Amino acid sequence: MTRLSTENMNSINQRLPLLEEAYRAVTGKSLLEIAHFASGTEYLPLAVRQKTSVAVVPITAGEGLIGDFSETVALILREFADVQAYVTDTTDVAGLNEAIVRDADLVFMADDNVCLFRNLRTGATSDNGFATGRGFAALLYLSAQQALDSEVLILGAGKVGSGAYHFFRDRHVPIRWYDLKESTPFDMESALLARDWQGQAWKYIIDATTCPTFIDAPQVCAGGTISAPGIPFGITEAAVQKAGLVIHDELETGVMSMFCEVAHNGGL
Ligand code: 2YJ
Repeated sequence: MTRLSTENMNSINQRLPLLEEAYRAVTGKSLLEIAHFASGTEYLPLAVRQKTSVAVVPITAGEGLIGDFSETVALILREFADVQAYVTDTTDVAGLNEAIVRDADLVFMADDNVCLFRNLRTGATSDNGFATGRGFAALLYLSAQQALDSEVLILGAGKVGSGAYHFFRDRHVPIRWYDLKESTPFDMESALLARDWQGQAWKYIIDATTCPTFIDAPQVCAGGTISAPGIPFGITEAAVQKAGLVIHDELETGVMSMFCEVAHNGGL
């Protein structure tokens, strides 16, 4: 699993308004609407969101804090979801306790392996991996006006790939997938393994891997779409030039998809 960096946080902070515009240009929707679409949840009215408090708890375990990580997550939630998001003064278990004492509606926290969002009212929980996969699948699906005319290749069969797989399977979109392990702990087996994926060009690709620059121009149809939650970015410059659309962000789509998964159904 790739660890995000403070440099990632700096670029996210600078591009937030631009990202909203870029995603709206290709989907016709705001990031909040995209995230609701990804999670299949109803749009929360602004008045409800403005009353919702979200505690982001910094976690020092494992490799420790990433500079500006918690602040950036809180900023994303304030900017795109209009909630009252704040970083707790304390970390780890003390931080979780602080969130409870301050009566937060939702809590977000991440260590090196798990990144989760929990609704303290309803108990609803979202895992970043699955939510991110659904979010990037929704971005690809919406950018094609919900009418994909070719199968989707999902590269990487971890949580992110599995989230994308289930999003497309639920919409009866034909799927092929590949993972270096040629296996998956998740139920993706009803779709065909594309062992020879490098031997052809694909119109729709989800890069849910942690491999750097391995998808090259011959694997992409001219004008095709690549939706790339994977970190680091896995697409060569030649492939980017050949594709019609490349969608990528490190944190925003995942955090917003998680938020929409847990903050729904009158639980707030
Ligand atoms: O609180 C902090 O500042 C850190 N403990 C944040 C750690 C963030 N975690 C990562 O970047 C992980 N490598 C990935 C989390 C799961 C993403 N699917």
